[in-house]
Amino acid sequence: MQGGHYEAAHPHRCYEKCSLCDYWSYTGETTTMPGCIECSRPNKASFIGLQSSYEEGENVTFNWSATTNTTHYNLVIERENDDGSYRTIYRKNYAVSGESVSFGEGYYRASVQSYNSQCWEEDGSDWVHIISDYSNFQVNKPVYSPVITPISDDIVINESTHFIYGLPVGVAQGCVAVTDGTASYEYPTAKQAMGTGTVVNIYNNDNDLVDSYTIVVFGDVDGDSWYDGNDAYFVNLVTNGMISPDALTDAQRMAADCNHDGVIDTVDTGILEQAGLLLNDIDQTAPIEELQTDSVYLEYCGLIDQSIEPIEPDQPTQAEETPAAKTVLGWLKALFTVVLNWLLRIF
Ligand SMILES: [Ca+2]
Ligand SMILES: [Ca+2]
Repeated sequence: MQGGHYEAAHPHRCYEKCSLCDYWSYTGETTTMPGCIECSRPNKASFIGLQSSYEEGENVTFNWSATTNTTHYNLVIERENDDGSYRTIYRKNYAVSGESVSFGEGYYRASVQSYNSQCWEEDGSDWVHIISDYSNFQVNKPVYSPVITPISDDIVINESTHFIYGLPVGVAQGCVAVTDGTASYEYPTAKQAMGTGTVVNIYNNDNDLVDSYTIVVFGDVDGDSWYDGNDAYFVNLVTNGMISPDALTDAQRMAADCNHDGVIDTVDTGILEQAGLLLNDIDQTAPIEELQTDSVYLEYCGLIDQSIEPIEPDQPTQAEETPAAKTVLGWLKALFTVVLNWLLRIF
């Protein structure tokens, strides 16, 4: 039946039965054809070691297994369009296994065509060939680690303790610049000031949180970025034993030791009360350029050195208590801790 069909379609060709499969075929123009078209057709190739994802610009290597009846291979790579269709963006005829290509961000599929150029397809449109199954892969933009730098020489970012200090007191608007990422600030108070306890979150370009730092402004315990009598009040609670130092965060305890002698005590309270008096004469809304020429602001800043590495102060020593006093004091401390936390959230 096939013989009659082929003779009708291709009267100028000679036909014979395939010696391998008994299928009728034409002999074609070459003499090396082993049999009929299907017996001359290569096997499907398949890619070896192709990954499912690569980074932009990375070399993607296309290896494939050798196939029978094959004179050469063509490598075709298509990119997915927004509507889900594909367009060919790379084609290499007579490609060899091991071709390397790099791509931009996107979704791709690759196929390899195995050709037998010694015989033609039945309709004469092409050499006998077979196309491999598609192998899909995606190419992503590389995600770099964000690099953070302080926005001024006075600001120190400690990469081991993850504390940031040395900010201009009361007026800082930010503290870090980020390349290959972004920073956001979580403020400890509703004032949204760059005070003690402000958390600096660092995100990469994929918006994944990759790092967090905590700001310490020495003297500023309540986190409003200024140090004054309000902070003295909280330090007093600790030095008087009314609240446990544990009621403060690590950053708050470091901030409370404003003379950096490793102890939270009345010396610190005294400095803060003195600072509070000076602060009354400082325009807290003035821009930093103006404040830096204000002698009172400079005197205020001179009270507490912001350039010193934060250290965890010793726990203040507390007086011996009688059992009865312990119960009452314990209850009062608990109450103060609750009130303190409530105050810190409000202010
Ligand atoms: Ca404060
Ligand atoms: Ca101290």
